[in-house]
Amino acid sequence: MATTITITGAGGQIGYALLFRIAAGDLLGAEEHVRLRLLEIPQGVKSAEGAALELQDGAFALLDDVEVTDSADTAFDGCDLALLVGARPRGPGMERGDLLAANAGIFGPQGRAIAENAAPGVRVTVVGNPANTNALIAASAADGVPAERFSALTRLDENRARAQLAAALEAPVASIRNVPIWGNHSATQFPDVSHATIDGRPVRDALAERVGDVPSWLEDTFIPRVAKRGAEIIDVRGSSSVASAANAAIGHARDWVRGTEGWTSAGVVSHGEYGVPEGLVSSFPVESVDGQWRIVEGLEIDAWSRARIDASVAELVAEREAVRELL
Ligand code: NAX
Repeated sequence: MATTITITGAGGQIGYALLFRIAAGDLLGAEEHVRLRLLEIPQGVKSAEGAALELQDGAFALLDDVEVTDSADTAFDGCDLALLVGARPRGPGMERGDLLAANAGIFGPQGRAIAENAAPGVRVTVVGNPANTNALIAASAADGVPAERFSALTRLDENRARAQLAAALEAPVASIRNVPIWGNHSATQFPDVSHATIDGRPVRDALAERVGDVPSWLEDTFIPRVAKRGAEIIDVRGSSSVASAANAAIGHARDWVRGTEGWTSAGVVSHGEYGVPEGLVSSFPVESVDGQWRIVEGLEIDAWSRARIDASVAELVAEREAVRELL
């Protein structure tokens, strides 16, 4: 049996970077056949159809079928995994509240279409920004689907954080583990090195040998570099992150289905863990066990970290307030 994967915004940039890797088996492995459902708005259908032609030309052994549609009901019919990438970008003069409301108009109906059409065990990864609150909106609209089946992508932030530590320590990125992102996928996010290790040794100790004053380096160099990396990419590349975002989305969805060794980061619904208000979709350190995200509990949080987590969570609370009527 093939797995049905629905990708929204499939005619866009991240969609294009995702499709071929999924068809090549990077998400589900080299044994699992996939069926792709590509959802676009009418203006984006041609672009998605072009990608579908190229998928055909890829002659991927694992790809059973591709369908392009502008109907959410069709796109989510029998969906096992959804990657919600298509979103409304901020237009000129648009306030944050307008942006949140415009996206609620996308993610609410998509949540309902998922509830009505998707397979019972559906898992939904939200990539489109503002990702945390879009996930909250979709989950709230998906009657009968547990909120735990929705999560928001903060893996790109985590990958950026691990890569920055690897560069500072002149070490392979794979040697660095346990660098969770807390809070919102936004400039307020908190990339946390308190529990991070390099080859099993605390990263903070290794940093002290390299950068001297670790708290200043974290505050003035590391955190801003990670939090503003998206803007840096736009500056240098002239366009936003695409392949790295697709890579992160595949890593997130793959780990969700296939499990993790150690921690990663994901925006998941809070049940009050670490004082994050219940119901918010906030990024936490998570593990994936038996196909479900589990928040890593019992970590010690010092006052400096607490203040940063609280600031990002306060932003999520404000976002939820801005869309409360639509939930
Ligand atoms: P593009 O503008 O290239 O593509 C978006 C596509 O979505 C377009 O083809 C558009 O027609 C389609 N779309 C819009 N509304 C839709 C709807 N209601 N249903 C179906 N399709 C719809 O943007 P791209 O560079 O692909 O980025 C997509 C989203 O990812 C953006 O919201 C972006 O901000 C977000 N990102 C999130 C990241 C994360 O870590 N969570 C990182 C990368 C990226 O910035």
